[in-house]
Amino acid sequence: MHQDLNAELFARAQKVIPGGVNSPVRAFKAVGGTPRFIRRAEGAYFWDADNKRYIDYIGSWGPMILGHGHPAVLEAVQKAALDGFSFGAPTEREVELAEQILQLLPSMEMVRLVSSGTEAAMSALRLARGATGRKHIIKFEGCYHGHADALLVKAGSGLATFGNPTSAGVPPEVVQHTLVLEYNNLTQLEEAFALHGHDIACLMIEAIAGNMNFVRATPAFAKRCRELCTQHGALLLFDEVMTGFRVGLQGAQGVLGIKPDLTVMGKVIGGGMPLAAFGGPRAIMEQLAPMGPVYQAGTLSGNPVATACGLATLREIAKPGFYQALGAKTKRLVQGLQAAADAEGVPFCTESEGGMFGFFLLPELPQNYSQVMRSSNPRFNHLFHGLLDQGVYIAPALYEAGFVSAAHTDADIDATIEAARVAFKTLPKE
Ligand code: KE4
Repeated sequence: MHQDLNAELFARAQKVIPGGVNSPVRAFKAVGGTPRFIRRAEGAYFWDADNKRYIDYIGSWGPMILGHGHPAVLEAVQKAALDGFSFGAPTEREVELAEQILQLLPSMEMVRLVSSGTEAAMSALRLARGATGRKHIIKFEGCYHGHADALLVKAGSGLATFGNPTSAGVPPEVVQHTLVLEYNNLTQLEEAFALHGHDIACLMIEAIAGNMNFVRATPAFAKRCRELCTQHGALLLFDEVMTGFRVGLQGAQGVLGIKPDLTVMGKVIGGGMPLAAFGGPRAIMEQLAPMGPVYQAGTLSGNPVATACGLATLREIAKPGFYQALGAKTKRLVQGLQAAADAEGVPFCTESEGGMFGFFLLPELPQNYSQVMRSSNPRFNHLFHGLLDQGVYIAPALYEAGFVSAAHTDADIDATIEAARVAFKTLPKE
């Protein structure tokens, strides 16, 4: 039975690590069953503890855009490791990576490297508050920006009210300045700025949201976020940890043609190693220590092995035609899934941009979190396990997006579509 070693490892892990995992979504709590303990990965695949192969549509939740073990990336990491793992001192490679990021993202004049998306979002938030001298922030239900206290917050009772903590250990005082609005809700957006505009430090958004599966900000909504921030002197902060270099070379800001004031990045820029970043105009970024009064620091920030991995990754994705090929592959997948669902009479809709995709067991694309949550868990869970049993590994939660890499072949995509067709056949009725 292929689950024996995974089950054994899971039982062992749960004795020493809370929930047996180092990040909650990995525990399969939403979908049930035994998490697969991955032994190794290569290209579009990884193998579990029992050596069962899966086509990987997680890609480490976004970073593995080239596929696992790309030769040029592997060589860069091996070479960097021989020169040292960490110095706690500046290196040329951090400068090179910063220059490369700034060259690719014209909305930024300076960038600070950190070790995780949470750290980047938390630091960018502190910078926005420090640079504006204001305390209120706006975020949207269904958007996730890592687990900094001020961002673990759900909508309050009424429209445009301040949030309540979503996690134990976060005192209400810490989220009392966080306004949580409904994604794509122009009325709430206008109201929030009318009421609090003078005291809003920043509006933080996933302009293509990948933490409620895949929901786009409408162009009108995104444009209005930009206009209202400008009008009220608030900073527009795009959280591109997931979309950065994933939906296109210029991320969601490139797709939407909107210039944010601050951008948070992660995942792809580290190529799978712990590396994230936040950046923006010089005048704002120079408020950061050691130049300015906003403190931010990190022992492993700009780590020499991680920056080698990130640079080698960016070099490959910046090559002409990379995103055209990746986008076409992703479209082939979602169009095939849609056709398979239609053939089986399953209510289904899909979305994709670049190498990121989503799907819903719903008749039409949701525009916000509450519409996403109309999806049926049991039906999703049946589809998840149906695919997993056939060697296709998608996100173990219906509110997560999916990722295609340059290593996925048409044969992999076709095998995935066939596995979905089989799973659709036995999907429990609504
Ligand atoms: P990390 O701290 O996990 O590196 O990044 C936090 C973060 C910030 N912003 C966005 C838009 C993100 O998607 C994330 C992290 N994404 C999740 C996937 N939904 C990571 C997977 C996990 O939590 O294990």
